[in-house]
Amino acid sequence: MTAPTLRRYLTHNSFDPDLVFLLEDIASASRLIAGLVRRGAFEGNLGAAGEINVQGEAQKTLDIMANDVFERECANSPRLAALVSEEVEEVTWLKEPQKGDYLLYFDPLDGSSNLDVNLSVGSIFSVMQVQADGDRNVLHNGRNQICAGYAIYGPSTMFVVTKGDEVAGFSSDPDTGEFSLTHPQMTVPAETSEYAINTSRARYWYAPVSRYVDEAVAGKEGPRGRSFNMRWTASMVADVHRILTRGGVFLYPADSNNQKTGGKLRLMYEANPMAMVIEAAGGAASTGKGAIMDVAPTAPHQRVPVILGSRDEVAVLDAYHADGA
Ligand code: AHM
Ligand code: MG
Repeated sequence: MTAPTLRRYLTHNSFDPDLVFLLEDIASASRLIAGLVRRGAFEGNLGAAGEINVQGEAQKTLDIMANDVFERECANSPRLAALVSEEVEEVTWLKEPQKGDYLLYFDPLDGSSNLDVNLSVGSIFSVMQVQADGDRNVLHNGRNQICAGYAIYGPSTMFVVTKGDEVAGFSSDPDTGEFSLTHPQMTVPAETSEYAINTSRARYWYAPVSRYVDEAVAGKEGPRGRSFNMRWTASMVADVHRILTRGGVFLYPADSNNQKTGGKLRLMYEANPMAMVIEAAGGAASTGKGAIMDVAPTAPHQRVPVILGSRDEVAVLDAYHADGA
């Protein structure tokens, strides 16, 4: 039997028909962005665009192009009320919001520092709903996500989606671009001996994170009594995809050098959607002080500490945070 297509999976797994339209639009945006990434070097698109985005970072040409693709592909979805993009300061309203309309949050091209070196990047998305007719509030906590996922542009292009009950991974046929279900019911093993963190920030870490990493590095001879492995790609999509495939724990914690912002990664475009995917796969997602999806947002571009992956390791990190060391 051939693997179900994305559309077939969505329609057979009781996704609302309007949500199926929207997810198909997001999937076609992903296919187009995969093509842009693949052709980047030929078309001179890998350099900086010379603009600064709302986070104060230099935008790459492809960041801007990927954002345009999302806007173009998704803007006609019948029940989509607003686009909230990591790359755009203001919310883009597409219609007068009515109760139940969709709000699409997205990071069109995450990990774009990897573009120049030809490593995996991705797009991350999350969908929430308007709470009442005329309500323009887009600051809902992650438990209100009705679905979330990402596309990864690696050796193959994949689309991963969840509505909270299970996580399904689809691979794009290189000839037709069609997504077919190749990774049904992706799960994160509860135990792991692999962690991911940018250790160049070690001097800024707070005690709970230093303790966790020191103990992992100490290996069999340390208090954890086993060897750990470390992987860091500087592309959250690639790190999360690895964790969904073989387990692990990913950390971009609060540290003394990001004290004001509380972290690097954005709640609405990165932390919440990945938390929903990881929890639906049986893992856990925490700030160190509570579940990411319980954080009450105060601004669309807000950043949060992120600790997610295999449940047992996230529990160890939560316990160290509760101890204060
Ligand atoms: P971006 O949205 O500007 O691409 O930044 C987010 C990325 C994540 O994909 C990745 O986990 C992190 O930044 C890497 O940060 P660092 O360069 O500090 O290791
Ligand atoms: Mg990003």
